[in-house]
Amino acid sequence: MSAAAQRVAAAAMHAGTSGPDPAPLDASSIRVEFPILWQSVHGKPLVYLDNAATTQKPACVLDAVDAYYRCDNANVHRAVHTLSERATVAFEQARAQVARFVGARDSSEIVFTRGATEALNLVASSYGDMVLRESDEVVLTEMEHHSNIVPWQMACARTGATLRVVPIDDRGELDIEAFGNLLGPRTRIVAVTHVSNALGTVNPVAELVAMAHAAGAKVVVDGAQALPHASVDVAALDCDFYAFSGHKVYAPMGVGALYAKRELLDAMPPWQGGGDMILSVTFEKTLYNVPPYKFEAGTPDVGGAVGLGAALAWLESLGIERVAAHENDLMAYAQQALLGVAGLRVVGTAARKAGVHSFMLEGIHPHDVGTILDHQGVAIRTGHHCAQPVMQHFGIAATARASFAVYNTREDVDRLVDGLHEVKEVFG
Ligand code: C6P
Repeated sequence: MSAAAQRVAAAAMHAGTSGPDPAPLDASSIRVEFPILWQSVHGKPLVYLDNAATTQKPACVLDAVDAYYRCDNANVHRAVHTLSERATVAFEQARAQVARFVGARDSSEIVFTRGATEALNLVASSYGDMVLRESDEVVLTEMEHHSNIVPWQMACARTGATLRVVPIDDRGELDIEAFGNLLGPRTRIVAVTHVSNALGTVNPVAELVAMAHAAGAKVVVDGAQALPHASVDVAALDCDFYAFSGHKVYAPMGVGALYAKRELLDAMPPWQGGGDMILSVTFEKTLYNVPPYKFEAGTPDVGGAVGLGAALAWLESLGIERVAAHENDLMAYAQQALLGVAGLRVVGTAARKAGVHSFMLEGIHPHDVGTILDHQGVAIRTGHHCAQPVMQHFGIAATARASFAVYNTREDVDRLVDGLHEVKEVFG
């Protein structure tokens, strides 16, 4: 049994009885658990700093998916044969793991989706179409990812409701007073990101939820960039919906989840029709299944869900508080180190940030920065990060973005900074 597997097994055995090891994380030993990071790119050891786009997968997640397909693969909830029963148990255990990880009261509050985008579209289509009328308003923020803008624009186009946008300031922080002023009797839905993927800003979600609830609105939180970096407790936040993607929390691509309060899922109509979301079908009438199945039409990504369960168990075995402490340290170290690069401006200087530093190098296009860094073996993302309104706020088309995960080290930050000096020399 690998060290990671032993840790996961121990964490599962002691769940609820003892916390994880309080010692700081040793990121270099965690890195060993990620086979993809053992390679060189352009002759240099790979430094992967594009974790906000997608994280790499530890061996225990790869093994869990591999074992599922080698031993248990079958369609779920459909057959009485042994493999189908095993696949169904694995799928539902993964759902229970997700529920536990985000602090849901019950597994039935977790709907598996393809990712955050599909989860947000589900809410906008099902809940949005159910409640929105012509005089209603949906409040968003200027720092949303397109996945938490476009579904609401589409819902407003269908229902005649209006979008209202909370501005950000030049540090990339939300204007809370403006948010309060936008809330009113017409506000039905507030859709807000927990952490901005373009700026790293951490929003005070519990405070925003309390304000929105006082105005009678429901709150949809885009947690895609929050879940990998800090402990999330949907019951404590009291949000109505929470969406996230598995591939940003060390799980495979193509799977994610929507948390929603059970009473909302009960009231909402299904958004896609097909297998598993029904109890019975005749040509005259279809009876729908109970939540969460009512929202899971068609064969789900069972292998992906198994991988997601394994990834969250792995994170739990590390201790999410220790993960957050390690990453906060790395963010602070990177911020200082980047300040030492002449002509570099950090875009997004909020007091509370997680996971991401976006920046510009004076006179050099971010794509050139990214290309030259790649030749140094350093992977970052450049572009608008699917957050064009953020770029418009700062009057730029793109940024370079370094984003961090639990396996990154101070040495990785040093390699990034060395690479940036190289970029400056090339453009000298
Ligand atoms: N952000 C990034 O590089 P999907 O594609 O469904 O897994 O996640 C969409 C999404 C939603 N909300 C936020 C805050 C996000 O950051 C993302 C994905 C990636 O920043 C790809 S654009």
